[in-house]
Amino acid sequence: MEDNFELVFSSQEKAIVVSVLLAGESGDRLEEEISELESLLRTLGVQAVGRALQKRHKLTPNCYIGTGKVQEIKDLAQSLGAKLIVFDRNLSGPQVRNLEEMTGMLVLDRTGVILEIFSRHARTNQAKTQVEIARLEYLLPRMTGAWTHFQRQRGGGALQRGMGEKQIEIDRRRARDRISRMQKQLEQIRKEKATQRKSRSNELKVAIVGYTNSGKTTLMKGLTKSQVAPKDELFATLDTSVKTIDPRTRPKILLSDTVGFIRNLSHSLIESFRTTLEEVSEADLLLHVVDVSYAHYEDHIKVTNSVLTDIGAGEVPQVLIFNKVDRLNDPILPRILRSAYPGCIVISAESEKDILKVRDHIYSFFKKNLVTFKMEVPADNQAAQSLVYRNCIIIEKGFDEGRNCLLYHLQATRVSMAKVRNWIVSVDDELFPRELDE
Ligand SMILES: Nc1nc2c(ncn2[C@@H]2O[C@H](COP(=O)(O)OP(=O)(O)OP(=O)(O)O)[C@@H](O)[C@H]2O)c(=O)[nH]1
Ligand SMILES: [Mg+2]
Repeated sequence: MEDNFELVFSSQEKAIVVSVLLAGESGDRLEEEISELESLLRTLGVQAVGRALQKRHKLTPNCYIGTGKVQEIKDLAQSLGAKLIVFDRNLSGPQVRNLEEMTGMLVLDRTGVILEIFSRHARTNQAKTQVEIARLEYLLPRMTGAWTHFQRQRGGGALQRGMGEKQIEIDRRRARDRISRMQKQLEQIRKEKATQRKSRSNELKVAIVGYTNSGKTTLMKGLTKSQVAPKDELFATLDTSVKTIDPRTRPKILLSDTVGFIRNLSHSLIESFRTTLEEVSEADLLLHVVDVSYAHYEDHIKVTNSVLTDIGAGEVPQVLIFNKVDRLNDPILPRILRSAYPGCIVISAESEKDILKVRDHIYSFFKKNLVTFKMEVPADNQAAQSLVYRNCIIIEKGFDEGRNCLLYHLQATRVSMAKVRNWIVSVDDELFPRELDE
């Protein structure tokens, strides 16, 4: 039987949200972060019934906040009937354990909340495997606390106390074994996906990226006339879906919608989603969707760009799409945005007219950026051939036996062409060679 490690709290639970303001930090930003954490909890069905804030010069290593504050939070939780204490930053394993010992309640941090959402929203085998690896890695140092072995959880109450050291060691070993089994599975999935992408190598790729809940799925739906229903939830989308914008265009343009980003996303979570995000790093163009109705949208842009750099997609050309403009009812905002962010598009993803603006932008981007050229690659240079398959559209392929050379006639965006520049022998045409059908 497969081991199952679960987080022990039910939905409709009540929670106290705890945050710390360090010297020099902005109270405004903290307020935004707390509301974001409360939305994350709402997505789990958990209601935040109280907040506790502590101002500190530095963090305390053993329990993160002062012991007097811990007692105060415990009293507040008891008076409001809350069973969960949720911290807006990430805690270490020992900090969680100490806080649980002191309060007798379940203690969660931001990553724990995000992981729980991810695991509830994962649908495909790939997403489930990725989340489970990140979850077990998160769980390993915390095995004595809120997380417990499923079998024992069934028999007991909310918190399992007094779990023997020997049992904890057994659980840790099982978790590690499971991680390594799942990493092998993920490697297999990654290979299958890479083969799938190779079969789509004669198509142009556009990936929709952005902060969670910015409207990526809504835009995808508009551009591809697909039936996926957007949800007002954080991380509603975890799996990548790929669709053609219009089957009549030549070459075909594929659009992908994928997992959203959020501030302080743990490194192990980004790492585990690398397979999903390969769709993004191999795209020809990124549509970076920003919810402009959120007051600090610049922060969201920064977070998204920093995750993009992290996953090796920092160099992919992107167009900023300011979305949900209908919520603001501000006639001069589009002009302000366009002068602050030249080349951006300001839209409501719910307006058909605006969707056409985005579509036309994609078409004209490729019209401007596609180049056709000829290349010669030595037949034994596998690395160069794989670069061709990953980055270019093959119009024609031949072989020169005398020189043992592969001859390619290719089409690619300028960024992709730069990746294979060592083998280029001539550039045919700087203009888009074939008109896209509208
Ligand atoms: N008013 C308004 N609401 C929008 C617009 N675009 C999206 N929404 C709403 O915003 C919410 C989130 O939209 P999604 O398209 O699911 O956002 P997402 O970026 O895919 O979110 P995740 O997959 O959760 O990261 C939904 O309730 C949408 O109906 C818009 O232009 N105007
Ligand atoms: Mg989505």
